Amino acid sequence: MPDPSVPTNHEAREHPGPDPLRALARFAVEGEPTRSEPLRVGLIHESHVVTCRTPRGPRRYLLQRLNTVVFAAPGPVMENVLRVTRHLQGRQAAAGVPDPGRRVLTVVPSREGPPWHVDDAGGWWRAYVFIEGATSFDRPPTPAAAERAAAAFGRFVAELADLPGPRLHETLPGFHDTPARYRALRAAAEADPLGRAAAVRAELAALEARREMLGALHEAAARGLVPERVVHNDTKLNNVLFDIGTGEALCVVDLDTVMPGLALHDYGDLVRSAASEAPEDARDLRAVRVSPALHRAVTRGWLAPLAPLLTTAEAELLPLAPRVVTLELAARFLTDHLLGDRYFRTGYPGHNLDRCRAQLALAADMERQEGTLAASVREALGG
Ligand code: GN1
Ligand code: MG
Repeated sequence: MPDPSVPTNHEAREHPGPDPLRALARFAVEGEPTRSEPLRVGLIHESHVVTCRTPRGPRRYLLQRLNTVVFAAPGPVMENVLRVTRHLQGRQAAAGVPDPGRRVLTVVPSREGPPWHVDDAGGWWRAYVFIEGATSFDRPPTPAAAERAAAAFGRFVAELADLPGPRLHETLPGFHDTPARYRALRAAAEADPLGRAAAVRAELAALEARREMLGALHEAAARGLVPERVVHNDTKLNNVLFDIGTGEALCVVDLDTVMPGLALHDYGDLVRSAASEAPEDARDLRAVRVSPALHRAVTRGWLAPLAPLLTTAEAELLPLAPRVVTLELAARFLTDHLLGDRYFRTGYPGHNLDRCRAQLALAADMERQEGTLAASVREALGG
C-alpha cells in the first residue's frame, strides 16, 4: 500500500530539497562551495554538480542526495562503493594507465570521516570528485561507442574478479530475482490501490505469458549452474562516462548495486539499454527494435575482456539474458505504475506505464530476432 505521506518521485522533483551548497560544505572538499547546478541523470537519486572556489582555481564535485525509499540502508552501499573503488584504483595504479583519477570514481569523505553526511532533516548525502571533460549518452552515438561502453562494463567485472575480503553487502536483496519481481507485480495488481489494474490487463497478460522466460536465469543460478560474481547489476549505457575529447569509455559509474550477482544480468541490461533503436520510454512502439549492428557491437565489446572468464553455462545463456532483463524491468515499471510511482523518478503521469510498454515491445522484438541475435553471440564467442 503506498504511504500517502511519502511524495511520489515526480512530486519530489517539483519541490527541491535542502541546499546542496550547505550539504557539500560538510564534506572534505577543497575550498568553499559557491555554485550548484542540478544534474538530471538516473531515475533514483537527486544529483548536483557543485563548484568550489579554491586558490588553485575552481574544483567541482558530484553531490547526491540518496533516495532512501530505494536504499533504506545507505551505510552498506557506501561500504561496498569504497571497497570497489579502492580495488579498481589499485588495478589502475598497477597498470600505470594515464589519468587514473578519471577512470574510477573517487569518494569524498565527510568532515566527520564517514563517506556520507546526514542532514538535519535526515537526508543522506554523498560526494564524488567530478570527472571533468566527460559525458554520458542515453543512446549510443555509434556502434563503436556502444562497443567501448560494453568493454568498460566487461572490464569492470573482470577487474573485480579478485576483489579480496568478505562477500559484498547485498544492497538491494533480490534485485534481479525476476520471479520475485513478477510476484510483486501480481501482488500490486491484486491490491490495486489506485484502481489502475483494469487499464493494464494487456500488459499483465503479456508478462504472464512469458513466465517461463522470466525464471530462466534465476533458476540457473539457484541450481548452481552459473557462478555468483561481483557484478554491476545496472549496466545502462548512461552509467559509463566517455571522454569528450577522445570518445574513450573512461569510467563506470552508479555503483550502488555493485554486489554479488550474475554476469548474465550485466550483459542483458547492456543489450537492453545500448542496442535498442528507441529510448527506454519511447511511445512510438513501432520504433522499438533491437539494432543488429548495435547488438553485435555490444556483445563483442562486453565479451572481449570477459570471455576467458565465462563458464560454458554462462556462454550458453547469453542469448536469453537480454530478454529476461527487459521483461523484468517491464514488470518493475508496471509495478511502480500500479503502486503510484514511488520508486522510479517520473517526468509525467503515466510515464512508468509508457516505459513498461516500451520494454515489452523491445522484448517482443528480441523474440522476433532470436535467431539473428543468437548467431551474433556465437560469432562473438568465436564459434
Ligand atoms: C535505475 O539508477 P539508474 O537510473 O541508473 C534502476 C535500474 C533500472 C533503470 C532503468 C537501483 O537505474 O535497475 O534498470 O533505472 N536502478 C535501481 O532506467 O533500481
Ligand atoms: Mg545511473
